[in-house]
Amino acid sequence: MRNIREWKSTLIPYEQTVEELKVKFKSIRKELRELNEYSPIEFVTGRVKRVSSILEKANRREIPLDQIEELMEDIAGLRIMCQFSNDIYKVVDLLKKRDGKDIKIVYQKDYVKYPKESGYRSYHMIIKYPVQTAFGQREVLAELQIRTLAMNFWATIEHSLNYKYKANIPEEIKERLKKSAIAAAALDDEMTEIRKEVINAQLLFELKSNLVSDITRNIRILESAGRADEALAFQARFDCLWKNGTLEELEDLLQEIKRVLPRYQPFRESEQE
Ligand code: 0O2
Ligand code: 0O2
Repeated sequence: MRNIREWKSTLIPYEQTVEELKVKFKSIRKELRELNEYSPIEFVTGRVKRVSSILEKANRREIPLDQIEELMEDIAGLRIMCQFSNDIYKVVDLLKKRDGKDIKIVYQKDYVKYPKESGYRSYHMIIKYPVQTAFGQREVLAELQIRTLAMNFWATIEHSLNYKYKANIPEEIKERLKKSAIAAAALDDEMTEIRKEVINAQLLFELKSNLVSDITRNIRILESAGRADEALAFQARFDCLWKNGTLEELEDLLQEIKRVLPRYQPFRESEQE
């Protein structure tokens, strides 16, 4: 049996691992946000398993205490929370690019594509992390759980109910939890759809703004080339279109103005004198 000092010395490298990895994953978000780019990471949490939990799990899984460092993969645990399900795979790709650099991927479990019987969904990655301690380098195992906010909401409540019922959750409650996991997955899908539509609407808005400014610029060029009547006619057609016209109608108008333009010399300020 380890004494308090021995447990401390066992767990210090895990504490350091969790702290270092939290800084590293949080800085991915910080860097992307500072560059005004979308971050697939919403927030990061981490914890080192308490000694009582380590002992309980070792007992439950029949792990000899002198082998917990090799056989217990989640003494150091980190959770990376994402807004949308597809962000999970963006984070996974980011981590895979670091494989062999600052982390070593041991194995992965995709409970997002293949949910557990309980309804649990998350992407798990078990990694080895080299940590520098006062006594030299140590390589420790850590478990990364990558999930959406909805997956986290479900797992947190399901975990606390399991804890309350000491894992003997009545069948009826289990079924309701499975149904609520399906509802959480549907919420994730709906949020992804809404996001796609917002991005498309934003793109359309940008396209329309560009067309509008191209049209007004070309009407001004036409006017300054001495074709005020034609410019006025185009302006009148544009006034009817700019609010409710389709992108195609605006594009057609722009092309029409451009076809007329080359026949006239653009206005140059130097020619005014
Ligand atoms: P254990 O015995 O559950 O701690 P409690 O629910 O009161 O027993 P605690 O620590 O108060 O435990 O609750 P917390 O922090 O919400 O964690 C509950 C469980 O969530 C943990 O159980 C882990 O399964 C897990 N957990 C919490 N944070 C993280 C994290 O950042 N990464 C990972 N991988 N898991 C986390 P334990 O710690 O296994 O045992
Ligand atoms: P524990 O049991 O103390 O580790 P295995 O089935 O043996 O291949 P293992 O080792 O249990 O898999 O790992 P798994 O299934 O990948 O789960 C590891 C952690 O994922 C759990 O740690 C939980 O934090 C989380 N998890 C897995 N299944 C569920 C689930 O059905 N509900 C919730 N809420 N969390 C789950 P623990 O809790 O410390 O489990």
